[in-house]
Amino acid sequence: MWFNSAQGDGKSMKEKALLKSHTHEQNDEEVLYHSDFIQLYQASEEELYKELCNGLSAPLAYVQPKYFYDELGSKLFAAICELPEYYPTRTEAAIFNTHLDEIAEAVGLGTVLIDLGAGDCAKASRLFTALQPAQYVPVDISVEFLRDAVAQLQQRFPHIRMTGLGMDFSTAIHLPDAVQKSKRLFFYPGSSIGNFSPDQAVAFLQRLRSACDDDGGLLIGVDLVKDHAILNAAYDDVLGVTASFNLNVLSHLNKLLQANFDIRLWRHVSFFNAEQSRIEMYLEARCSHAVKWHGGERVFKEGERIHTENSYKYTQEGFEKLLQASGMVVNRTWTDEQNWFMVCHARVQ
Ligand code: AVJ
Repeated sequence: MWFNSAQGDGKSMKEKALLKSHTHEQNDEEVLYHSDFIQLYQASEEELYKELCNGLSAPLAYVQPKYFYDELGSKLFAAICELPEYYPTRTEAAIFNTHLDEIAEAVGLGTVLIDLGAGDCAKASRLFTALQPAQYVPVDISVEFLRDAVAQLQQRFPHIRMTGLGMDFSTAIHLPDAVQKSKRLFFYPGSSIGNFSPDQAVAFLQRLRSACDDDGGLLIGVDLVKDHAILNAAYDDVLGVTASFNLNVLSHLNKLLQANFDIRLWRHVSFFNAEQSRIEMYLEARCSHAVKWHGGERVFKEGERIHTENSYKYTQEGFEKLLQASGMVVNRTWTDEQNWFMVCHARVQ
C-alpha cells in the first residue's frame, strides 16, 4: 500500500498532519502527492560577505565555484553543456540512456532518490520510469530554485512522493525526518565531485555514507582522465562561452558584494594540470588596477589571478579507491566506448 509505506515510522504528529494535507487519498491503494518543500539552514548575508572577502583577500585570491551560478551563470552553464567541446554532459546522458535497465537493476527499485544539486531536476526525472523511486528528494541551495521544476514534475509523476530540500549540501548533510531513512540512494551526476579535492571528496562521500543506513547507495557521474587536448578544449571553447561563464563570476560579485570589478580588465585562463590531474580555471588581470568591495579592497597586479575552479579528473581505479576510503564499495560501473566518462553505483560498506 502506497500510503502506509510512504508514511513510514517515527514521524511527528505535525509532520504527519503536514503530509496528509499535501496528499489526496483516492482510495486505499493509491495516493496522489503534492510536493513538499523544506528550507534548511541558509548562510546569512554576513557569513556570505566573510566567505567572499576571505577569498578575495587571500595571497592567492579565490572564489568558490558555487558563485558561478547566478541566473545568467546557470544559463551560461546550460550553454556550455551544448558546446561540441564540452563532452561530459552528453557523454553521461548517453551512458544513462544506453544502460538504463542495467542501472535500475543495480540500484534496485523503490529507493529514496536524493538528487544533490538537482537544478531543473531533468537528469533525475529521466530515471523515474526505470527506477520507480518511492520518494524523490531534490536538493539545491535554495528551494526557490526547485519550486517550479518540482511542481511540474509532480504533475507528471503524481505517485512519487516529492520533497524539495533547500540546503548547502557541500558542507554538511542533515536530512529531515520527511526523508525516508531506508533505501536512500544519493544521485550526484555531472562530475560535480570534481570540484572537490580528493581529500575533500573523501570527506564528502563519508558524510553521504553517514547519512544513510546500511542499505544506502550512491549513483555518481565521474569525468575520467583523457587526452589533454580534449580536456583543455572542453574548458576553453572557441566561442568563448566558458570564458563568459568564468568572467560572469565578477558580475555576480559586483551584485553580491557591491564590488566594482571591471570585467573588461580580466581574462579567462584555464588549463589541465597533469600533476594534480585537474583542470584549473582562473581570472587573470590584464593590467594592474584596484578593486573595491563591501568591507575590502585590493590592487590586482597585471597577470595576477583569482582562482575560480578546479575540476579533478579520475582514473576508474583512482575513483574506486576514493570510494573505498569513504566506506563505500563499487557495485557496478558503466562507461562510454571511448572511456571518457564513468557512471558508478556504489554501496555503503
Ligand atoms: C559543473 C563542476 C561539473 O567541472 O566540468 C564547466 C563546471 N566549469 N565548465 C565541470 C564547469 C567550466 C563543471 N561542473
